[in-house]
Amino acid sequence: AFYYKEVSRTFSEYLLVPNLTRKDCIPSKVNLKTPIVKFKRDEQPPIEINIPFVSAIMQSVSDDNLAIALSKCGGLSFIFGSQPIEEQAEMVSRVKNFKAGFVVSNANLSPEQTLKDVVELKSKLGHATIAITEDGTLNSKLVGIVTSRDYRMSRDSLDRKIKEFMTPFSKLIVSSIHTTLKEANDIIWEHKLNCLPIINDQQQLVYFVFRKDYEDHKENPLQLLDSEKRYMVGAGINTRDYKDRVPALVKAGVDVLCVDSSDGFSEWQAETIKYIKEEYKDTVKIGGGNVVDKEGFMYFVEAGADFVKVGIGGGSICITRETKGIGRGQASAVIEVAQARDDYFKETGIYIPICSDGGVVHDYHTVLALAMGADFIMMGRYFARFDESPAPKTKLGNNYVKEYWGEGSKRARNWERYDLGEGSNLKFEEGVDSYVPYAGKLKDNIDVTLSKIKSTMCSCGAISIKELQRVARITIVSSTSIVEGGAHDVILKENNY
Ligand code: MZP
Repeated sequence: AFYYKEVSRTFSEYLLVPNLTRKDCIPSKVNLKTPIVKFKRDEQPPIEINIPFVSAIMQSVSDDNLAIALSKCGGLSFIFGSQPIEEQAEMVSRVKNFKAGFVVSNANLSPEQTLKDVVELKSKLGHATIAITEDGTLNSKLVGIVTSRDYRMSRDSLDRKIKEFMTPFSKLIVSSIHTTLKEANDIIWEHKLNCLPIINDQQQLVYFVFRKDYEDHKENPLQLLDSEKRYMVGAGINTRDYKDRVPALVKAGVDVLCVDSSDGFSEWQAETIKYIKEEYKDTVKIGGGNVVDKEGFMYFVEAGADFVKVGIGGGSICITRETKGIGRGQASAVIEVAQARDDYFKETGIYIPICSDGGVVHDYHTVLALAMGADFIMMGRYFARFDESPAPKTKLGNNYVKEYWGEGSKRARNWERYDLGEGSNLKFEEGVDSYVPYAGKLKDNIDVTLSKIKSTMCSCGAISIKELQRVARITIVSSTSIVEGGAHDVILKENNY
């Protein structure tokens, strides 16, 4: 057997030592943009994300709802693959076809004309949104919205007209000035509208504010269709049904794929990636994993992977290390694979991003992962806690929690992820079913995490991820100094944390 000289370490065993913080090194200047797929030296990466977070390929984490919320914040979700092909493709297509709600409003147009425009929009978009003013004419003071998706409250005077014009639409929402903030928020979330509710001092909805660029287009709102941006989304696949699954996902508009496996250093993965690259050349981007060393990384590079995912056994719901005795401390794995990526880049001029997957417990772990060389970070537990995750919310004692289960648990039954070529069932579990504390809205939490990351990066003297990787100074901490890092030798008051 080969024995590693170094201990296998994880993020909590390291700290960042601050560098000089220059005056120009302030959180608002920190740029977290990062590549997620292969590119050549001096070329623009074909896919970048604005924040280095992706959500895990898990039933309890990444559906279309979370994907839209995360993409809005600049990250990306990989829709879980442990579901029928058509259902996964449908989720991808819902993200891709989700259009920011926008206002069709022009002072010179009659409601009739506007509704005609909406019909035209509907034929182009598959759905449409219009704004109706209080007196039924159109001007800039909006009091409600109508979309083609569902029927909510109606204002009698408009209802008849709308129904007449909307016969081609299966459903309608009409929200009125009497809508409360909560109802407005429900409408926004339920119907995935990209707008903000504005309320008056009686807490009633006054109007919705739509896209920022609406003002530039209000004379001709149809123009917004040339400039419409689509949200990005990824999807997980397996090494069994990829010949059927990939065409469906590609047709649905997926931006990037990832072969999902707990231990990806296998001939099945190489075969899958090579097949996809032969079929689709470079039009389909695909990553693979998970690996924990240079050999695994190079195997994926040779297979043609666009990125490589790193980590075995570090996930919060993962018991692979206990059941199979395989894995590696997440920090050690990232450090070695990042070195292999850099060496390969130096030799060939080809940069293959790596993703650190699993094991993030504290926000600062994400900075450590980036400083150690990760280009982006996949998280499951972190996202499972939010409103937008598909997992049920429930009350445990006095606290709200969300359910969070591993893909290797009996509940998920994702045998393909753990498949070693022999069967179509899980012989033993590699993951648990659990609860995580409910944490509210994704955006609110991401904003806090990002401000911590930016602040840490400024302490390290870095305003980009690449700069952080260049200048970061990282130290191993002793177990006694970990104790020193928390509150200690004081009597904590209640509710301190
Ligand atoms: P975490 O963010 O919850 O710590 O880890 C999420 C990661 O754990 C996933 O991206 C995936 O790689 C891994 N995972 C998912 N299910 C299991 C399991 O059941 C698992 N063992 O290890």
